[in-house]
Amino acid sequence: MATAVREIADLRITDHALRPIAERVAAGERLTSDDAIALFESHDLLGIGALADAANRAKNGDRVFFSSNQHINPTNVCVLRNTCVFCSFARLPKEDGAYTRTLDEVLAEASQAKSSPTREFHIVGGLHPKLRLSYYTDMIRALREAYPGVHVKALTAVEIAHLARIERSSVPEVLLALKEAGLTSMPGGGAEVFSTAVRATIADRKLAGEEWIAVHRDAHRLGIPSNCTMLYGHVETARDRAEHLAMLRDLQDETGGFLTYIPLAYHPDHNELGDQMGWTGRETQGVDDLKNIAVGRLVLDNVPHVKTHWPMVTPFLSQVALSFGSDDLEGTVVYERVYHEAGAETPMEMLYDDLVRLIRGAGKVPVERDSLYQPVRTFD
Ligand code: V47
Repeated sequence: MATAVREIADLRITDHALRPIAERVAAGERLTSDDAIALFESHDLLGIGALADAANRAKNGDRVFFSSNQHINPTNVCVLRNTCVFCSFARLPKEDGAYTRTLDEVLAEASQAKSSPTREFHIVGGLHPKLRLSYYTDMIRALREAYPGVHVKALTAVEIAHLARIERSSVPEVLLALKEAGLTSMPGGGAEVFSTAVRATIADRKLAGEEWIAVHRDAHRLGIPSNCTMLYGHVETARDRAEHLAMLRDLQDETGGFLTYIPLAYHPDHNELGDQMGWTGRETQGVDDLKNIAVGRLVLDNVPHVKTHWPMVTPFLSQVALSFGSDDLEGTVVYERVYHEAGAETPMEMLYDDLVRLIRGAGKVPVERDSLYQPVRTFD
């Protein structure tokens, strides 16, 4: 990789501030938080993208992963409805549009994927004040019984800590019960930005950054791998982003349990934060979306994959992201609610063959994966 990166530095990098960073990437050295800030603040998108592309190729070659999956949101009722001001999905129990699915309704929704057999259920929802742990363990067991071999990636760290409180139990006990019911891995949501000041503004009363990290540490120790995320494009600074990435990288050094990093683009419609700031209709822009993918790839040198969540940044930009350090296009998704409630205008679902076409159109080699990134289908 060193030669490729030095060539990039000579031919593609126009911002001189990035040259020492390119040298560190070429030498296989770890980037510092100041490097991350310089990358976030630089306008040399093509230079940053070329560096990230080299870092990704060294790990994943030309392969691009995707999954035949289905997102299920069993409830949107959430006790943090009034304090997570960036969220358009949550409702109070008696608010218009509040819902909580029965197990039969969840099973009915789970059977709706048409374009390919589902290999992963991605299950997240609100912090319901009354739903017990058994609601989730019954759901996971029933899905695993109805769909043998399916992976269940379920419940964010925030939901798991909430269940531990409701059950007057500990986080490891809740995790063990979920694992025993058939949980395969945990999604990366709820991380937002770890900075205390940012959290006080956008997600007051939500699990603190250190607590989010502690739940993932417990999961990794119990043999439950997980994903990690960062919500960008609201009130955070470049330093906040850099410190967030450093905390994720530190945990990964300790446990090795993160599978993929997913930068999540904030959508400002139909939520208090967007309303207060007058941001309606002003979602993140392509340059910042690509930069977040690329900087994530460069800084998180110990995380195997970087995923682009196409419902947030559009399928076409996600295709371009495959040359900016991303090696994963999420999946078929089927029902995306969290971002569509917030104004995302992308489709709800991507057909399996369209995902394959998108990857091939980027000159890459599609690999259908399971939740643990084991290949389940390759294409000649
Ligand atoms: O934590 C909420 C975000 C996350 C908004 O692990 C919003 O594979 C933008 O974590 N605008 C949940 N984002 C989704 C999530 C996720 C998605 C895809 C794959 C994986 C994975 C995880 O959605 C929340 C929050 O960061 N979110 N509201 C909004 N208005």
